[in-house]
Amino acid sequence: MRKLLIALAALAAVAVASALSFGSSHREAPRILKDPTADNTDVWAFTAPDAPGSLTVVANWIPLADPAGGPNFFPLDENARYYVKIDNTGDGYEDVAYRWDFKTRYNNPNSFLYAAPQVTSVNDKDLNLVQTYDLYKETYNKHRRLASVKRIAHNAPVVPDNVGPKTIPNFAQVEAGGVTQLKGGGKTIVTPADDAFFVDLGTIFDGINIDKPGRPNIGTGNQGGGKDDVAGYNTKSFVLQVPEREVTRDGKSVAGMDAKNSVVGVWSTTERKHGSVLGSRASRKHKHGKRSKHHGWVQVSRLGNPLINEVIIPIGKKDKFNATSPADDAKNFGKFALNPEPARILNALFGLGIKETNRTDIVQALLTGVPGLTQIGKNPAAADTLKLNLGVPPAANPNRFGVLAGDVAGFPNGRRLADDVVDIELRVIAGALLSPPKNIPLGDGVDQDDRPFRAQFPYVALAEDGFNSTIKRIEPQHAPVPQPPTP
Ligand SMILES: [Ca+2]
Ligand SMILES: [Ca+2]
Ligand SMILES: [Ca+2]
Repeated sequence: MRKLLIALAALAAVAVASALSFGSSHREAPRILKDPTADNTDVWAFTAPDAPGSLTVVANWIPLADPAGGPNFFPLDENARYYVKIDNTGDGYEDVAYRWDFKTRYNNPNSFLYAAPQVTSVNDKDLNLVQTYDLYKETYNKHRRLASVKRIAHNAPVVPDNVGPKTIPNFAQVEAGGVTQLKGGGKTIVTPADDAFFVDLGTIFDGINIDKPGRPNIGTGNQGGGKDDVAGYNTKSFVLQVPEREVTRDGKSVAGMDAKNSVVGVWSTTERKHGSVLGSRASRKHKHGKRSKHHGWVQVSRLGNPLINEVIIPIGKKDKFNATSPADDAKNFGKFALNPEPARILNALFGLGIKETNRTDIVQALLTGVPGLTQIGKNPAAADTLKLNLGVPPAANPNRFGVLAGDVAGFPNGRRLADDVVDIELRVIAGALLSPPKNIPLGDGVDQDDRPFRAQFPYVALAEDGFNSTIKRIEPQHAPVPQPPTP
């Protein structure tokens, strides 16, 4: 009997480990984990305190980029299309889409170096690998057909990877040269940046090892003491800031949080050319996925709310999730949100008595939107888009728990960089939004990013450099776990 119990506990631990094996969406599905250049890892959408009247989106691609990963570092793929999409009608289908198309060239194909000392600007001739992009704004009509395509940036420079101080003595100065103004207003940048996501992965991978000496209760009690396993890694951040009128349903600015045009749903996708998709079945997936409006392009990755494709969608459906549209989420995946597996797993592990079925509270918070705050229109689709009410002013004192703490300017009303979405979603799954609420202080013990975010565009923390990479030298924030003596 004891053996059986141990076996069951081990099974449950494995189950929760795989269910919670996130990044927010880093390497989350079988197919996309083999294609990191197309893998979108996180999306944030918020009203920046220094840019009222604008939508600000941060969308990251390329997970766990080691700053020292030369000589080629982490270029984006000229054979992929990178999108930020916006639904302003509530059907889960894009009305506006921003598309980055990249070009790559080498200034000196005879050198192995990514760049020669010294690079002092984003257009410096000492850069060997040079990437540029065109940014397009697409609009769609009510029949979901492409209505217009406008090029709003041309040959804009991608900020180079942060090789080290000998090659790039002043990375911030080089990065600043990558800020590109857009036709129609607003600006964008594509830059390496510290990964803004923060999470204790090691504990979760180790079968939710929350009772380690020196690390008590980090799983259920959120007493701090977690270690940020994404710390030290970079990613590619696409930051976009556009006037509200560019994305609202009526093409006007938002007068207030109750205005009919106030809420937009945001997500990111990657498309690859039909036939170039990794995994031979990928092209066939297309037939039950969203049919690309651009002949020959297939969606291979998508991301709206954090952790949906990690903890809500089961492994057998993750590739399908990446290939389909938010408009079809209710039909394809609704039951997984209504009866979330993490609730069952947390109950099995900790006996928390969490409600396991008919979780309309989760569907509302993340998919249909909170009425009066993040619901789009009267009868919205249950769609995994990150819904932001542009009429809510930025909080004077932001709380990392966002709406759960009464700070309605934070997740799940959009998502700010500092919002602790791991803790928030664990607590929502536990029942924080049920009535009456079930408040269990779940958390991973990591409360903030390892590097400071910036108050101005592009907001994300500056990229780590390869020479000073801290990945192998991070001081643990907790006492080391004693190892059993080797016999
Ligand atoms: Ca729409
Ligand atoms: Ca970080
Ligand atoms: Ca946390």
